[in-house]
Amino acid sequence: MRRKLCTLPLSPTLSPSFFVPMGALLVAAALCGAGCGGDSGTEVKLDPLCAVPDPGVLDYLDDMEDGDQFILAKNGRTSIWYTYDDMTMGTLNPAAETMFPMEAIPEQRCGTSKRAMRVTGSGFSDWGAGFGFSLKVAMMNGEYVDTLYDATAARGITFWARKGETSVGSIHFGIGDQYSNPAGGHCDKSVTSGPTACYDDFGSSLTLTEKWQRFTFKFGQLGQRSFGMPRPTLDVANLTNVEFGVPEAAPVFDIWVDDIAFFQ
Ligand SMILES: [Ca+2]
Ligand SMILES: [Ca+2]
Repeated sequence: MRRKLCTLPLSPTLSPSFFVPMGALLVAAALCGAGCGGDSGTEVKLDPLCAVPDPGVLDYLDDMEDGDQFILAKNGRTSIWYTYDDMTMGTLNPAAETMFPMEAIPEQRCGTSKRAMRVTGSGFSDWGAGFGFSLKVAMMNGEYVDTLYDATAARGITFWARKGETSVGSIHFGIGDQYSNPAGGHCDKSVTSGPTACYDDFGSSLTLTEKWQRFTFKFGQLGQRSFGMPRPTLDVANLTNVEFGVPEAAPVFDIWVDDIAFFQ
């Protein structure tokens, strides 16, 4: 399924067990090929990349530090992180349409960040899998649906990302607007390509490494992949969602995203 919010509760009335980080020890063991070195917990080595300055005044969409699935409720935004896949014979963790916590980062990122969004999986053979969040949702006919969000106060978006040791490194980042997201009512989600097709959002390919990197894009730097409804620019006044897509035939993926923010 492409993605769906309808079955997920949006009020933060989750059971305490929801907030318990899962598999933190396994994650720590798996990541110690990624530069941990030495005994765990003895020293936090700051990567030089941590000194990359902010591209402007940040308006955080989410820092994941509260551990829950909800993005930060700031400046009219209200939504949750989701995952999705092409429903072929792959595995996806967290699975689509489930509630999940943010992942604990072994040894923290840049000495301050303790949690991030993490998605792992493998084996999808159609168009792949991914994860992301809507910017603003509303209840309509018993379902949560994407509504349009005006981000014209911002100049662009910035976030940190890395991959796990065995993961594919090339993924797609994109921002949906009223023309690429079916919620806008302009594109046709029943076709997969052509001038009316949905999901050809404005974005960029990312090349992830095992080290955390900061990615920063002014909205005007993002482009389409030219398979769907063509548009001259991202409609920043009518955004819908932010997504990270893993291509099909990615044998294994293990993607981390942290501290995602608009910048002004
Ligand atoms: Ca949260
Ligand atoms: Ca964080």
